[in-house]
Amino acid sequence: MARQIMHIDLDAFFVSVEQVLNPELRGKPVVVGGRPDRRGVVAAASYEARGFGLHAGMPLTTAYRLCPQAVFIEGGFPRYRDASQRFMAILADFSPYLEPVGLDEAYLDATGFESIYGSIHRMAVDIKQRVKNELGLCASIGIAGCKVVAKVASELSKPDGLLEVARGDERSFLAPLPIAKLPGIGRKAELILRGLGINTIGELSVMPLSALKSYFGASGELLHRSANGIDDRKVEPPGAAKSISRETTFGKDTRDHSLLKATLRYLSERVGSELRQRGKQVRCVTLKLRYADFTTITRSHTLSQASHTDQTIFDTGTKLLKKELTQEKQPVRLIGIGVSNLIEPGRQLALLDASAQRLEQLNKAIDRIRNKYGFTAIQTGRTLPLKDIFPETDGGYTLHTPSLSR
Ligand code: TTP
Ligand code: MG
Repeated sequence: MARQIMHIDLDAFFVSVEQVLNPELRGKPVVVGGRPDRRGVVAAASYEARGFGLHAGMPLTTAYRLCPQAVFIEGGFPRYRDASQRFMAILADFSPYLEPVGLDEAYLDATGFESIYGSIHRMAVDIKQRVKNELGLCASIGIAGCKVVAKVASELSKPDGLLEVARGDERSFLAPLPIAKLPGIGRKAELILRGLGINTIGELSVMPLSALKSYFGASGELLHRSANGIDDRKVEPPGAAKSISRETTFGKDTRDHSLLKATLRYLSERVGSELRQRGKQVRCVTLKLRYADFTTITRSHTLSQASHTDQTIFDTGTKLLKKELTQEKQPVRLIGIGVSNLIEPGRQLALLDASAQRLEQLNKAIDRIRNKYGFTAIQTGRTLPLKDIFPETDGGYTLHTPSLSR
């Protein structure tokens, strides 16, 4: 089913909260951030103030020079936190698939909600109405088939906007926009791209992937996908798993190292594939062992660089296993591997070296084959010993006790 994702963002949030509390401020250039003679920057500027060139992050002294008639206020965080909680509570009434981002912004998965609201557009109008009636605030909403396009749409629709990008129109919608409008492009990336003569998202979208990777490393691929309106990240409610793990109990307790390693490899691949499906990378790998007498241990290792490859998960797990088994007391009853500390790859800008990039590509190729032909369609030499032990299905090996994610 085609996804319908909303991105909802309040207009001039801090300022608007102040305007609700003090109606005299409405319709005026207002800045929240502090007195203009103080050191500090603009946190929020009303749209009237933006007409004078004011924006978040601008030094207050500059803001005062550009617009001396603006009302400068200190602001008060508890008021914004309160408004934010009420805003999120309204959104939660509309869909449980809600991912708050910061105080005044959220993604909402509205897939299939047409039947309830008549249309997704109608649902968005209802959301705007409730936010206005109950909080006095304006919410701008973007609707699209994926997060990145929905976000660009809400931003473009401001203030008090509602913009829907039809399926299939993602690329043509993004193409004419300046590259700075694309999430993930900061000031530095913008300068590099402009230096290369790339000014619009459309120009970025046709830039060869290899060139993008040479400038931006692993993030190059993300930029390429975003620029083409491709983004399969899910809307993740805050309660969503912060860790992924797979474990299994052996039919018979074992000391067989090759079986332990083969199982560890298989479980690592299951974890890795789920991780990549969620579009995340990890910083922490944990091995779990339960011995015949039910003593259970977990051993963790923090990676120096975030990763989402099967190999890194397995290698780290193997090192932990080796260390543990030197003091082996009893046969092993259960083995498990988990990852935690999940992060968005886009935020990690470290450049990957060539071998790490090759590994990433290999994993992606394997994922594609597995998605198409089943998990055991392609196997690494390491997991082959499992062939004689566990029954195979399209979904993978059927372990004695199913491996579950926490
Ligand atoms: P934004 O949603 O980025 O900005 P906004 O709501 O003021 O304006 P709009 O969405 O209509 O463009 O940020 C939300 C709040 O976060 C903002 O009101 C104040 C705070 N904020 C800062 O304190 N510093 C900043 O640099 C930014 C960008 C925001
Ligand atoms: Mg906002």
